[in-house]
Amino acid sequence: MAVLLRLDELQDLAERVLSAHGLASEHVSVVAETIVAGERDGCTSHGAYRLLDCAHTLASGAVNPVAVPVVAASAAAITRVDAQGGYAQLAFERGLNSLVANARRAGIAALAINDCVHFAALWPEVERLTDFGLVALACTPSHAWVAPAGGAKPLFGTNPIAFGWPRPRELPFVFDFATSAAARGEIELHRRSNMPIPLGWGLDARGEPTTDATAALEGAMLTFGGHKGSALAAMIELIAGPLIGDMTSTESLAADAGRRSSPRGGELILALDPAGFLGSAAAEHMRRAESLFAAITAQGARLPSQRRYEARRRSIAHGVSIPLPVYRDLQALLEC
Ligand code: NDP
Ligand code: PYC
Repeated sequence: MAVLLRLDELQDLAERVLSAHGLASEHVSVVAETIVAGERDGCTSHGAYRLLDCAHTLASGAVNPVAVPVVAASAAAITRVDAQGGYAQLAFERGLNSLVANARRAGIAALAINDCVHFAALWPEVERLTDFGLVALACTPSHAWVAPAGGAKPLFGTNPIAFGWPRPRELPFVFDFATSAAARGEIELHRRSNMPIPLGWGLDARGEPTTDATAALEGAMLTFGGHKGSALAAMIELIAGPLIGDMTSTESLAADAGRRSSPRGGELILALDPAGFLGSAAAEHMRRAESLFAAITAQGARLPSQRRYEARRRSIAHGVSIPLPVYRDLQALLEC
């Protein structure tokens, strides 16, 4: 059983839930947009369901609902935004123009967001940059839920990394994934539906492999690709943590103090301008890159984001289907 909503109806519902839980209006529209984008693109673990997490995080006091992000330059092509404990979405919006201008001027630029709460997918931010014709890379730590390869105790966050490449006549090439075998949100959705998780996603509290979602959430999640995902997760801890003066996932979980709220800390976003590297030859080389994508699809493989773009087309035409239990939980949030 599900409830069919048009995208504008979901945006309205999301805005009402967020406002009802005290989020200031400057944040409400951008936070709601990222949630609606997730649902629209079939990324259910970071779609409408995330409103439950937002309401909980707002109620717990773990996010500053009235934060006013402060933008500052720190080096020639580095923009820093102090999110002041607010959601990352508004901080990103406030730093975007400076990031783009720096990338155009220097060829490569960084946006370091500090002290933000990040609960969302990264591809919406990466796509904002590919819209400007820029190549983009984004990453953020989360809470210490994931064991390093070879260990059994939570240390890393689910630490997503996203990459975007603008394409002349196509939607951008974008991938965005957790460095854990699955996003925590995906395991939470399995728990909500009483479904087992695949082996390889998590360990129980005794360090044994488990297919029980609750046991994995209470034990330790596993990295994707063993030591390779583990190394990437460590890299993200470093470059979106200490490098930008912000928390690791262990520090974020400690700061959460058992509230089970969204992670708080930093996010690093890099923007690269092909024209900065290649000058007038940029268009020719961007066209040449197209042969790589053609060679992938020619052998029957799909590009990352293809499923998402297909879901987007369907959702724009027909709306989105919200499972009844989630819809009921969202309605209940409007009544408290
Ligand atoms: P998935 O494993 O669902 O997808 C990972 C990527 O791989 C996507 O770009 C996906 O494209 C692509 N992909 C999947 N299958 C194939 C295939 N067969 N061929 C080619 N490409 C493929 O992602 P995760 O579960 O790891 O993460 C989900 C979301 O959770 C991400 O958006 C991430 O940013 C978010 N997240 C956020 C965190 C935070 O702290 N803010 C923490 C952890 C995760 P497609 O979408 O088209 O399937
Ligand atoms: O799904 O792992 C996750 C996650 C963490 C923070 C936001 N999403």
